Amino acid sequence: MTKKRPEGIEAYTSAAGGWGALRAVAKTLAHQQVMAQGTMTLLKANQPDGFDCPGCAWPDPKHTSSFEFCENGAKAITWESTSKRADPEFFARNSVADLWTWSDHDLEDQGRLTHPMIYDPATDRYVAIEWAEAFERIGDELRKLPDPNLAEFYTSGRASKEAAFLFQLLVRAYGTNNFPDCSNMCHEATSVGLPKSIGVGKGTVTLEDFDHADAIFSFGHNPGTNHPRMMTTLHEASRRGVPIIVFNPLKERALEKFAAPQNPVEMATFSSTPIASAYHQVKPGGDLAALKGLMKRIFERDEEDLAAGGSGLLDRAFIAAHTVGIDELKADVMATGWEQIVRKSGLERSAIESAAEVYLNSKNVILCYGMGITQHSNGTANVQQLANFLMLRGNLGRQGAGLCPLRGHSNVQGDRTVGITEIPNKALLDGMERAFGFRPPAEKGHDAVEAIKAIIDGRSKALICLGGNLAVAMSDRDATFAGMRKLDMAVHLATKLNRSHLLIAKTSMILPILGRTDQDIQKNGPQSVTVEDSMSMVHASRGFLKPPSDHLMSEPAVIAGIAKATLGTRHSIDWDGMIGDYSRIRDKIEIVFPDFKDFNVRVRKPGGFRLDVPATYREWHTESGKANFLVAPGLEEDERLTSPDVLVLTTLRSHDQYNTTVYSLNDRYRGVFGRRDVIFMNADDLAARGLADGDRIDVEGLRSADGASGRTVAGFTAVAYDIPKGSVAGYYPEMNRVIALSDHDRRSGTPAYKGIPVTIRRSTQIGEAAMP
Ligand SMILES: Nc1nc2c(c(=O)[nH]1)N[C@H]1C(S)=C(S)[C@@H](COP(=O)(O)OP(=O)(O)OC[C@H]3O[C@@H](n4cnc5c(=O)[nH]c(N)nc54)[C@H](O)[C@@H]3O)O[C@H]1N2
Ligand SMILES: Nc1nc2c(c(=O)[nH]1)N[C@H]1C(S)=C(S)[C@@H](COP(=O)(O)OP(=O)(O)OC[C@H]3O[C@@H](n4cnc5c(=O)[nH]c(N)nc54)[C@H](O)[C@@H]3O)O[C@H]1N2
Ligand SMILES: [Mo]
Repeated sequence: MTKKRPEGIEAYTSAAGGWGALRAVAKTLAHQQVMAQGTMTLLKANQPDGFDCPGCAWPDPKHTSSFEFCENGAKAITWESTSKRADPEFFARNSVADLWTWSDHDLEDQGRLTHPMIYDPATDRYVAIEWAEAFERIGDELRKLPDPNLAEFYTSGRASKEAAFLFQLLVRAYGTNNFPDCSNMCHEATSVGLPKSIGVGKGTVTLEDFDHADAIFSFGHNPGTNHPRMMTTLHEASRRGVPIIVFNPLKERALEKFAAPQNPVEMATFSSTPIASAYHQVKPGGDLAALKGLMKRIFERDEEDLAAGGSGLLDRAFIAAHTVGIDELKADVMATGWEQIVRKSGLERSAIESAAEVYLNSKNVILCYGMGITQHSNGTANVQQLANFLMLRGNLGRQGAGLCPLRGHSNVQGDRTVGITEIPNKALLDGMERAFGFRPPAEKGHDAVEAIKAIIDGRSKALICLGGNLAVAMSDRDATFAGMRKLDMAVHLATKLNRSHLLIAKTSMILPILGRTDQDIQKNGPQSVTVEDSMSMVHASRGFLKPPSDHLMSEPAVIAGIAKATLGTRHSIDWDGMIGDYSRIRDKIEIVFPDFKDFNVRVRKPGGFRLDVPATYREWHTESGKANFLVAPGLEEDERLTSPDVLVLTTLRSHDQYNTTVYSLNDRYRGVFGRRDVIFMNADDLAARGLADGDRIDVEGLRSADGASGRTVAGFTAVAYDIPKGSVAGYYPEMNRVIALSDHDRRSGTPAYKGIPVTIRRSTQIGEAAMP
């Protein structure tokens, strides 16, 4: 007799993709009421003359292929091109206090914003405001601040290069480097770690490299949900017989087996292709140990080979010509004991050894990784060990091999490339001076965590957000929310209403902007913008839908409006000229960043162009001039984790969400339907606490390094799940409440969203799980 499961929890036994994915798209189209326009819109996604899909940063086969089906891309597009509207009548009907009680899903599900809105304290409502007046108010507030460093300017990675470039121009001309950015919560460990290793903070592979790979290693990413077009690539590789070795605490269905909706045979026969050839359920935070184990085994096997008279198993020519530091790395790795490696990684020694064997047997290895690697207190060290691992056999800078970080937002990497950074280097400052005739400030500004801390402490007074939902994406939501409510001014450029907009400052505004899919017409006619994908390919994106209202402005135009009202005549920047024709923005980008030489010409070619990544041809822009093997000494133990009561919490995206945007309450592949208030637990951990599948529990974050305690979510439901003992998983953003702000990677500032020490007990809460 099978035991009854908690409500909404069912086993999902099919492959990922397939007919389930097609059904899900049909449902989304219907829910967003875009049936007629919808299918047409989908067909324009990622086409040479179309728009860049806002879903993810996975590259397109030359941007010239026929429609590539992607369930979650379809959701992202229809969510934006919805026919629903959050207009002034909607805001008149609902006070901010009322809206606060709505779920995140319901807030965004009101549809597209239609008018610039300002908060009216007398009625507790947002009311419409004219654009010109909005700009004046923002300019007044910013000029009023005694020091530009009292303002924070956040960028979320959907913004185009043109918008991001103008944003950094506005902010630097205003006088600060306070650039909190969604990348600070995402791949910052890559941006900080890889330049020290290989001289560039980006991936080194192209899509074509996958055709030449002999093995693919996958660490901590969930492509079936977050980079679904990557499944086409993995599916092909698997069918070619390429081993795919996965390190992930959860058995993600798409990494186990996948039915390609493009494959007529699989669709007709309900069959599928296995993806992972070996699946290693590493403990959350256990990757450093696993990587040291892999490298230890490689060194051991190399020594065995030499002893037997062979020429060794490392790429000694590459190591000699191109690297420094191998001896230090070897010493550290060999000094790390197997007992410790096994305990920390949660993997059997034999499993690590067999994965090392696949690596040794493969000429060309690609290594893919995501948030499971970066969002840890040792995220930067993790990234650098991945680079070490590849360098041992020269798997960098040649065909079929290299590093493939899966970027987040569709243009997050592109925003970085055009100057969104809190640490400007000399080249950037020189370039800005060349292009605009002024020297911007050089002092380091705030990253995302630092910005929030400054806001909480009252050191920052104003916040302007180019998209995103910063308060909800950040750690420690109670402290973050309280801080945001103390601001003098909060301004959000957004497509949809979200909870950050409801954290009311003395002056609060929501400025509605055109999305990716919307047509953008300026003085010189329809405009394209540009974006950069995970593999440094830059290409144009042009929306074609009639905008949801006549009152919307483009992101660049809103930024220019704020700039003119704020800066007055302080700088002679031709804002109107640049807005009239975005190619003039690109001309300026090219002056500041010489990599964009002939930008306007090159971006017109179908498929665009690739930015220079010197590591791909074995040029190393590091201080040593070589690729560096970097040591992360020992296997640090977070003291808080040594108590048997303590579990490690990792936070996940469901299949039906885009970051803080919750499309629906389902997470199909993990068998969760109609709810998100669940915590996945190992059966032994349940039993050790006298709990059973379906019991109600409270989760408490441990006292943080800086002493903050008392962060709890209450009334969640424990779900027995195949997850390593000692670890639990819950959904982002619900679980952000238990994450302390100070729990982040010390080197890159990336919050440790995937490695939070918690305790779990039977719930004392009565009634529904406490949300928001
Ligand atoms: N549909 C959709 N697409 C998206 C997004 C979205 O929310 N929805 N978000 C976009 C953004 S901004 C980003 S950054 C990417 C995120 O893409 P991913 O990096 O895939 O993001 P996560 O869902 O956070 O999941 C990471 C995976 O890491 C595993 N994991 C958790 N902890 C660990 C660990 O300690 N070690 C290892 N090895 N694995 C671990 C989890 O089980 C999960 O499978 O996707 C982008 N694309
Ligand atoms: N616990 C936990 N927390 C996490 C993570 C995690 O894995 N676990 N992941 C982190 C990561 S990787 C990231 S990237 C951050 C994401 O943090 P953010 O980027 O701040 O969050 P999003 O949810 O992507 O932002 C959604 C909002 O963007 C607005 N928007 C959508 N499209 C556009 C557009 O074209 N222009 C403008 N101006 N606005 C638009 C809409 O109003 C929408 O409500 O969250 C981080 N937080
Ligand atoms: Mo991200």
